[in-house]
Amino acid sequence: MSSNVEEFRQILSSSEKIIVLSGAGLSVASGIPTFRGSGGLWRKYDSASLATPSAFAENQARVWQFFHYRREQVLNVAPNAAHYILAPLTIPRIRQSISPNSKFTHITQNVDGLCTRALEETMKDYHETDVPYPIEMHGRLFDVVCTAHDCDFRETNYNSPICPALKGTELVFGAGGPEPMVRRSDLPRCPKCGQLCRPGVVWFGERPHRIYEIMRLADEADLCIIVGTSAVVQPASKIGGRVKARGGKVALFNVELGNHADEADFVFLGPCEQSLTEVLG
Ligand code: BJW
Ligand code: ZN
Repeated sequence: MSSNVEEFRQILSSSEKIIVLSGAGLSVASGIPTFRGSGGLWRKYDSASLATPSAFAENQARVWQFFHYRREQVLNVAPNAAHYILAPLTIPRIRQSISPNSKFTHITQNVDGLCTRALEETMKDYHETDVPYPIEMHGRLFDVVCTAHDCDFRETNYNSPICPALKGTELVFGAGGPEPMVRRSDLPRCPKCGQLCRPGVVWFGERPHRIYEIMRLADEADLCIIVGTSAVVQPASKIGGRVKARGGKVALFNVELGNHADEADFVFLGPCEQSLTEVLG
């Protein structure tokens, strides 16, 4: 296990297929809490009653209040240095100087959309239009999906609040006060068929987006850069191991060693908004 920047840069420059797997630690410097760290969402709230299909079936109003709270939080923040260091790597012309002739894919578990926001700003700066977007394997907080089986409605919606009935409930949720009563009929509805909508995120027990493509990318990668994830949630937690199993290298950027320590060839300990800048900037 090495923390040698020069050695890592050599591997980076000779790699042909590079993947980045990112998690909640990437957005910490933007002010978004993690799930399992100190101040993490799943330390304060019960994931089973907020992030599963059965939780939504049981209490749609509570789950929508939680996601409304999260949407409002993200609407008030911006991407940070870590997002802005990774974003240009997606642009082949920019990547050329540090990793010529490579294919690069950013796979994120984050639902905050900040990787995509940073990329879109970067594309504008460099006058680029045709760049592969990050794969948001756990969906997006700002996607809204109809729950009716025979309706395909899905949209990206940045409305604040997403519906009048949820206005102000984010303050109660954040402060841990008694749960406001919100009628099911007042929750976000499908404009096409009138049925209830749900947040477009991947809950426990659901299949992550583009998972077979992600596993293929892992099997082909010669370098996997893992940033700010505890690597406890499957199947994302298996990606580093798959890269390693085919002879690829794994580099970790995290404030602690965590679950990927055994498979890491490189470890850069510390806040990724600093370490990514030092190593890739
Ligand atoms: C820094 C930093 C700084 C801090 N710099 N680092 C038993 C029952 C039911 C299901 C299961 C079960 N056992 C296993 C399962 C499967 C389940 C699972 O893995 N559960 C385990 C938790 C037990 N997984 C699933 O159900 C998944 N689906 C699935 O497996 O489908 C089957 C299938 C697979 C393949 C093919 C076909 C079918 C779905 C998982 C969905 C996860 N959803 C969530 C919520 C999304 C909506 C929402 O936002 O509310 O996604 S859970 C939450 O965890 C969120 C995250 O994306 C995900 C990962 O968390 P992440 O990013 O790692 O965050 P943290 O907080 O854990 O870690 C933060 C890290 O940052 C830490 O390491 C810090 O040290 C670090 N850090 N500051 C760098 N400045
Ligand atoms: Zn519908």
